[in-house]
Order: sequence, then structure tokens, then C-alpha cells
Amino acid sequence: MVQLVDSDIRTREVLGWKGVHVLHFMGSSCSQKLRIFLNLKKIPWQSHPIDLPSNENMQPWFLGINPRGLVPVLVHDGVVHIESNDIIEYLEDRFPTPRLVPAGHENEVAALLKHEDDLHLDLRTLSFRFVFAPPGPPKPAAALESYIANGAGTVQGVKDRQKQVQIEFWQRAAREGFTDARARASALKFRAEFEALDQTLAKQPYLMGADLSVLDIAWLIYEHRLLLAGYPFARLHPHVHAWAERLRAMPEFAKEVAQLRHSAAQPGGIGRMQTGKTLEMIAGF
Ligand SMILES: N[C@@H](CCC(=O)N[C@@H](CS)C(=O)NCC(=O)O)C(=O)O
Repeated sequence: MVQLVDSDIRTREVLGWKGVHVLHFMGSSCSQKLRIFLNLKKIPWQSHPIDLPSNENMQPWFLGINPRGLVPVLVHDGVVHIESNDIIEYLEDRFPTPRLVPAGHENEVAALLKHEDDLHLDLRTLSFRFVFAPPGPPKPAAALESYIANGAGTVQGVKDRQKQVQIEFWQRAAREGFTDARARASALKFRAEFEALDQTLAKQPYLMGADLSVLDIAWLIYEHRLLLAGYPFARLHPHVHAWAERLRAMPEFAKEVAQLRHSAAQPGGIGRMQTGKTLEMIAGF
């Protein structure tokens, strides 16, 4: 559980927030995952949108809440929680019905979610290369300077190494963009993952067996973003494709993925970038 301590938090007003508050962005994959979870649990929550395209997450107010500068963030009765999977595990404990982590499988699910989170920067690489495709550096120098200079720089009272990982990611992206080689390496990692998931889904309706779980939410979000990037799920992983279409039709999922789907359907959107090379071409799929 990543629950922040007092010295991590500089935006003190959040300490007085009562109830469930979520700082999030409509098009962020981790925020979508959390919102679907909240929808399925029917947990009432107050929304605080953070605009990632204008780098609101790199400004002092937000860094004063999450020193890592990432969404989503949960503030529950004045206590700040970061990291989407930790937030989900925390809420599962507090709001156990309906169960989305099968009883007795808590540790296994936590390990599988950690594995999913370890691929987040690969998802970001493919998102920026094929879905968002900004014409220049994804984060302007002024935003990065603000990111570096602000916030406590600690998580749970300890200097946060994750912040440095984020800085290096954006600095490298500004230097070299999202190259073919990096996009290909990231796509191949996902291919291995989805091949395994396809075999699982050939045998059972959901990733953990007969019932929907947080793993279905987490992987559906990845599948959805990669679909927008032009990943050929129907051809390569037919069971994943059928499972994803089923989930996307559920209202709790549909309302969180509809908007992005629409915007990526604009001409030149799906699977393309400035060079005109598709994910399939670059990855050799
Ligand atoms: N491991 C983190 C990853 C969070 C993350 O990277 N969030 C992205 C959005 S999906 C973000 O805030 N990006 C900041 C940016 O684009 O500037 C979690 O699961 O919460």
C-alpha cells in the first residue's frame, strides 16, 4: 500500500477532504482502470480532473499531493494514496462487495498487478508513438523544470527513485522521440503477454477463472490502448479480442473507454504516426 506520510504532502488542503476523492485524467489508462473499478463497486466519489496534456500534473499544487506527479491519486478521508494498483487493493479491502479480488488470492493478484504495472512505460511509449503522436517533445522543458523543482520528492518519507525514472523517460523522449527500435521492443513484450493471456482465455471466460476480477480491468485497459495504437488483436489473439469486446460492452467499462475510442477514430488516428509507419509494420506483426 502506498499511503503518503505527512512530510510527503505540501498541498495541505487535501488533509481536510472527507469521503472518497479521486484526482485523475479522462484519457489516462491508470485512471480508466480505477474508474472502472469504482463503477463496478458503485463507490460514490468526488472527481478532481488533472489535465495531463497541459502538464497540470507537473505544477506545484498537484506535486504537493503526489510528489511523483502521476495520476490517479486517491484521497480518502484526508489520507493520500498513490499508485493505481495499491489504490485498488486498498479500496477492495474497504469496499469488499462485489469482490473483484478473489478471496484467498490477494498475494497472487498483487504480484500479477505488479507485473502489469512494470509494463506501464512500454504502454506509454506505444501510446505516444502511435496514439497521441505529439509533433514535438511530449513534455516541454518548462514543464519538466517545474516537475524537477516542485513537490517533496519523497514517498513515505524516503527520496523517491520513481521520480528520477519519470524524468529520464521524458528527457530521453525529448532527445530521441519514440524510436522504431523502442516501439518494436515494447510491442514484442506485449505480444508475449497477450499470447499467454490468449491461452488462458481459450479455457475460461475471465483471467482468474469464472468471475470478473481486477486483472480483467487492468488488462482490458492495456488491450484498449494498444488497439487504438493499431495492435492487431483480432488476428493475433482471437480469445483476447472476444473477451475485450465483451468487457467493452459492459456499461461500467463502456463509459470509460468510449471517448478515447471516438477521438482515435479520427482520420489518421488509429495506428499511425507522423512517419506513416504503423505498429504492425514496425513490430513486424
Ligand atoms: N504506476 C503508476 C503509473 C501512473 C502513471 O504513469 N500515470 C500516467 C497516466 S496513465 C501519468 O500520470 N502520466 C503523467 C504524464 O503523462 O505527464 C500507477 O499505476 O498509478
